[in-house]
Amino acid sequence: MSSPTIPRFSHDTNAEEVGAALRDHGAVIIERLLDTDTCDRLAAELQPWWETTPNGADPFSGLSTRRTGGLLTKCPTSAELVAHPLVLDVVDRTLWPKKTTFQLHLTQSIAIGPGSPAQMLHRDHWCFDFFPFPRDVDVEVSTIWALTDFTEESGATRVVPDSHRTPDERRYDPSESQPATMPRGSVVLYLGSTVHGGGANQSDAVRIGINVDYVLGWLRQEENQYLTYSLDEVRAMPERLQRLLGYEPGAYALGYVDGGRSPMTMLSDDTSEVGAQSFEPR
Ligand SMILES: O=C(O)CCC(=O)C(=O)O
Ligand SMILES: [Fe+2]
Repeated sequence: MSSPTIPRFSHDTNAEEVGAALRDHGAVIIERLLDTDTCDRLAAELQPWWETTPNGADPFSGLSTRRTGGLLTKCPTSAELVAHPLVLDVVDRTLWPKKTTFQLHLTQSIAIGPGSPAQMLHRDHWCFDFFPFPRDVDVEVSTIWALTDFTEESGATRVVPDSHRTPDERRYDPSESQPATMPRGSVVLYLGSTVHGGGANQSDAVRIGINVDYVLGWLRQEENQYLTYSLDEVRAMPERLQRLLGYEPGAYALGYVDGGRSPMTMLSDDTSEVGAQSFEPR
């Protein structure tokens, strides 16, 4: 039996077919969703930050890998990735069980230096203290946008297609994974349950990806969005981003301020928004 491959779409695809493939195979690639100008702008905005970002402190983070977080203020163009309509539509169709909303989990650029070994294969939803989620629950969608060409040699993210419905205890050998090869401007999406990891960089150039993850509104975010951006920085952002950061309630009475107000009321003069909808069982 031949091993499954990562489904691939071109930029003119739609959320329905991408979402279906993501749920069926645990990962999808959308090629060239960003144009060259956007990639150039992202790279130019990030350049000064890469230079001052230290390498990771442990093998999982990558001892030759620089992770720069909090991108929405450091790299304003990253807002176009975070709030990309196609990606948000796919995430909205995929995360489950969701009655209310989903939110941003983290933003970071991941620059894997030449000679860096492969990252340990893992499932991103292990961040929830290794809670064994039921197999039909999808709490997290991860995305990695390629800012350099992702080749096997340069350290393309490695993914095990169809691994998302196997039990967490099922461990995979690196030979069972395949590289998410894709040209600059493309994005790979995978579920929190999908086995994957950063590839070994055997080239002489840095491999740069922008990692943007989304999570259900009732879970804690991996990167603390409330402490990453000041209230004044959030007030200056578009409403969609404010909501994605977690300033709308994650569910009824989840994350309120002042006895029941939506945190959105702290961002503008409009104090009318209350908690999320009404408290009715599903
Ligand atoms: O850099 C990559 O390609 C993947 C990184 C990753 O999976 C992680 O850090 O959780
Ligand atoms: Fe990961």
